[in-house]
Amino acid sequence: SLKRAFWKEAVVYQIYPRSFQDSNGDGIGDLQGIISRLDYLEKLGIDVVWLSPVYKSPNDDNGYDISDYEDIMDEFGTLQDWEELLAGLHARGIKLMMDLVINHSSDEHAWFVESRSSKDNPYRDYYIWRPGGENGERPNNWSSIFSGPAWELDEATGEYYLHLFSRKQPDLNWENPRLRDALYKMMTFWLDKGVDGLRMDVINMISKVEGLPSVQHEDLAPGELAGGGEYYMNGPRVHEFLQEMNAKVLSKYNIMTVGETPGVTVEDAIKYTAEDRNELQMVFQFEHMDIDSGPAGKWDIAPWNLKQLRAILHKWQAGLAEQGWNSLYLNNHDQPRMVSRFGNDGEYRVQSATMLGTLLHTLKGTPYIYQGEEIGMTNVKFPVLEDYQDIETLNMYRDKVTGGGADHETILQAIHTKGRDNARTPMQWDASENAGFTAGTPWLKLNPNYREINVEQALADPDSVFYYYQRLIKLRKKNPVMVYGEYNLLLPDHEYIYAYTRTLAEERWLVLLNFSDVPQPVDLPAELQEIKELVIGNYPEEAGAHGILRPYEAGVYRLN
Ligand code: TEU
Ligand code: CA
Repeated sequence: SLKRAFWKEAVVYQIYPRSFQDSNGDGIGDLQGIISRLDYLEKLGIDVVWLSPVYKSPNDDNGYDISDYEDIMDEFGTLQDWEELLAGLHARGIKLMMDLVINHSSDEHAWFVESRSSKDNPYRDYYIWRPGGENGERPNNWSSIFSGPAWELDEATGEYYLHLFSRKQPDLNWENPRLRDALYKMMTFWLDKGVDGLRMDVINMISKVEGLPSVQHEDLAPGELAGGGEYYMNGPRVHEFLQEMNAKVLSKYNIMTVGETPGVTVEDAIKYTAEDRNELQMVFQFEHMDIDSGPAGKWDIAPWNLKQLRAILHKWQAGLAEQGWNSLYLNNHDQPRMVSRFGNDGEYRVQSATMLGTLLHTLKGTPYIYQGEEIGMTNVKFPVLEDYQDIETLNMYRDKVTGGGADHETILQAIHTKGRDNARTPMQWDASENAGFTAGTPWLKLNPNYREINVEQALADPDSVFYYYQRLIKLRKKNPVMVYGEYNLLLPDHEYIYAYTRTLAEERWLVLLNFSDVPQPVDLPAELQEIKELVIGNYPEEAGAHGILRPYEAGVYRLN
């Protein structure tokens, strides 16, 4: 909509703290490390930092398993360091968005320690416990998103608890009003400290269908596991819970909110984000992240093409044009690197990274940049499984290869293409040993290409991805058309070019993006050829507009 808001105009930069900057040589990124890089963020020009979880955690899932919501992870520093970070960001006019992981906690959280201790413990009902079946079978056939069953039998009481993610991430029971109030109190604790925004982890999974029914499917063998998402994604009470959270907490602060919501449709997203519903401001949808998955899911690699990608992005642009608001992202800490996935990380790395950056900043919505994207960091291909650290990757390998007899090479290739550690290799600051990330041994190996691709190099090269991002961000601040302008698709059937206009009152911009490594002739209606100026383009010398877009060329033109 046209109603102005800071969170519509903002550009967000995601920091994955473990991999950003180590300050004390233990090989793990930390808060003091981030503080030492604030000038860099200011130079890039971003408005908001989304900080992946920094709370106390045994790190089964790198902080997405929280054992104390109101304190900082030992490896990352102290609450005092966090206060210093917040002050340092605010001093530079940058807001801080914290990651809120409240679908589940760590099994080491005091609540779970109490909960598992006895069936009549006051915290028992903070989590989701069920007895086994007559023969001790699991309560239902759901699989965990991180492989294996979603239920774990707990010796102490002989019952099972639900964990949609790892067994060290038990799901919280949102049906319990005491639990909800405890979470709202915790949120208030952070917001009172001056936090400016919240990214809510898998927030559309907090309401499970009553009775937790098993997935029924003709071709399921007895004992076979099945996804179960239809019973916990966008569940029956999720909107009620979010409206309650909004009334009790969010509405009291001028903050930014984004829900991470795998499996949402445009219709769901409108329910989460329409302004008059008082839930969230925007959600991360995943349709474009599933584009290269085959029928067997994420690790079943399938080819993708621009037609599919554009169809999805267009559907979301059109779907949220009047109600709700889009978040725009092409990668994050769970996804492969954008340039390797949607661009070309070899010969046209810089061109395709900047072309994709142009897409990200010129669609309607709020752009999210993931650390390293702004220098065109790429996927990594570690040769052996031992180099990997990610629990999703390791569990999947165990399930498919060790347990399921799949071919090692095929799965290793899937990991190279889709594994989460692609995004988690340490930030590449310079060409020195370990890229300036750490003076010690990094917790995860670096991408060996850090000697060529790094911040120092990017800052020394006026044609780098970094300076192009800096220009895009500056442009967005000066030109409301980039934020609020109406989006209209052009050349809807073109195989390689994504073209659209953005229009706000008298102002109209044309965006042309070549998604291929060969030149593409552009055939536009006459009225769109009357170009006033090139606003930004990713080739040093102007051309494109009137005839041919060069490989991965991006051009943004002012028409009137
Ligand atoms: O991710 C949610 C989610 O659905 C993931 O399974 C994601 O789709 C997957 O990692 C893609 O491979 C969130 C966090 O972003 C992720 O880091 C956590 O591991 C997960 O929740 C559990 O908290
Ligand atoms: Ca450290």
